Amino acid sequence: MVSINTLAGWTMAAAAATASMMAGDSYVSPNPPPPIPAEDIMGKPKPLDLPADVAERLAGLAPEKLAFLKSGEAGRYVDKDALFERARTLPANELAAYIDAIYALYEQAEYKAGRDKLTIPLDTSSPWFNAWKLRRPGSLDPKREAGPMQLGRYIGGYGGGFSTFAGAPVALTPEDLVAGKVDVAIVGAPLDMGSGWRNAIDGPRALRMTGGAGGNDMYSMINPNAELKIVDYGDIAIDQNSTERSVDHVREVVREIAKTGAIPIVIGGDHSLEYPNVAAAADVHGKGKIGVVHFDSHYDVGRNGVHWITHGSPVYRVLHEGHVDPRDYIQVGLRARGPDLETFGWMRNKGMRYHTMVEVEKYGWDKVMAEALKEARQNTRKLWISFDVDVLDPAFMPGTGTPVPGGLTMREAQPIMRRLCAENDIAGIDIVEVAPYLDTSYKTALNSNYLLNACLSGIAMRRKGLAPGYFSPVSVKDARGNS
Ligand SMILES: [Mn+2]
Repeated sequence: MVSINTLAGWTMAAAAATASMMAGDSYVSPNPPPPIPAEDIMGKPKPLDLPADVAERLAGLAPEKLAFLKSGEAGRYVDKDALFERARTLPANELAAYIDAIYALYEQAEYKAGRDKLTIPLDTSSPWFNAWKLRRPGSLDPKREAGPMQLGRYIGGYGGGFSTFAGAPVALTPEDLVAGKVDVAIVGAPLDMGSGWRNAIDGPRALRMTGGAGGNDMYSMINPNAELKIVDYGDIAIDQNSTERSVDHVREVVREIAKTGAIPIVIGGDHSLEYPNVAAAADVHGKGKIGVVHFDSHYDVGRNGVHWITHGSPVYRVLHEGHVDPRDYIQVGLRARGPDLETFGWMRNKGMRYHTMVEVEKYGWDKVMAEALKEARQNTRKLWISFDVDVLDPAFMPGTGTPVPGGLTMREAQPIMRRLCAENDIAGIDIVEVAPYLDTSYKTALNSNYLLNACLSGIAMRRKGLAPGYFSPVSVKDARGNS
């Protein structure tokens, strides 16, 4: 085994986490992993040494341009060998124009006060400035008793009436949640400004229209609709021109659900939502008291973006603001092209744990799932599950904005969702990046609903005190005595 703890910049915790994963494995890598830079130099250019003949040709440059070349900043725009080649061969006037062009890019790429907008202005003269998120007071409606309202018209079957998440009754206010002693409030958040190929705006609508979320789970023979008080809490208002404005209101609504003691399940919408969701859970349960298990093909730790929150940066935002201790953050299913070596380094140095599809390829899903479940259980705090459906293979989830081949199967995703929900004190869940109309079939919505059902069943199993990994004895062969 490679002794990774000797590498500069890697913490002992990260090394121990890797060592525990690799325990029992006899594979010895011929090469140690490349060293990872310390955080304070991450993303910064490395100073460039100019060869003597190149330095001589550039000696006549203005001092700020020479300093720029030596700083290594030019490396963002031009390869150093190409730069040296031009310096050696171009006539002096062409060389000067070449350097000027690179320098001009550098000057224009960064923010400059006075030239660039520091803030995105809103029209404060609008009489509707806050109307999009203003709630209708109950006094405008006919008087009713607080509590969940059943929208099904019939007693049997699927109820008729109106489509709701998991066929559940609806609730509109926190008072409804309290009066109904609601266990789980499923709420839609149709926000999709950061979702690659868009359409996550229709995620909540599609999950309501498609079956699979409610009813009996054969694995546990538990019907969460019968065991838990579940409601559809409607959709959260979104300003469809601003993720930044929308996330504050999402945080308010998720917080109001969690405050009643109900578990919020947020149906997105894009993954920007993880930030207000987890922040809201931290508002209620305490900063640093929430662990996260994050399913995704992408790492979502975007650190140097221009926008304050996008679907590529919720993890960074959550950790940077201290809502979650990075050591309580567990990722499963990563396989997209990012992160680069520096970002992997940043994640490891913070103590984050991740289980890539590379790990699944090397050790098999059962072993990786067991490791992730163990890590989640060891975390004694409450758990948020953030489930980006693109963690699944596009064969199962074609309707998502940024699909990546080589992902989980439903047979892999369902048991880990059921078990996570059964084995942990769930603070909340989000299921995000469902973009149903990018899918020519209905399987993206169907599969998402079955994952929601696995979770609801898991929450019900925990309430009933069933053991981790429990399967109903009536659903397996050995219970019939003929195994
Ligand atoms: Mn994501």
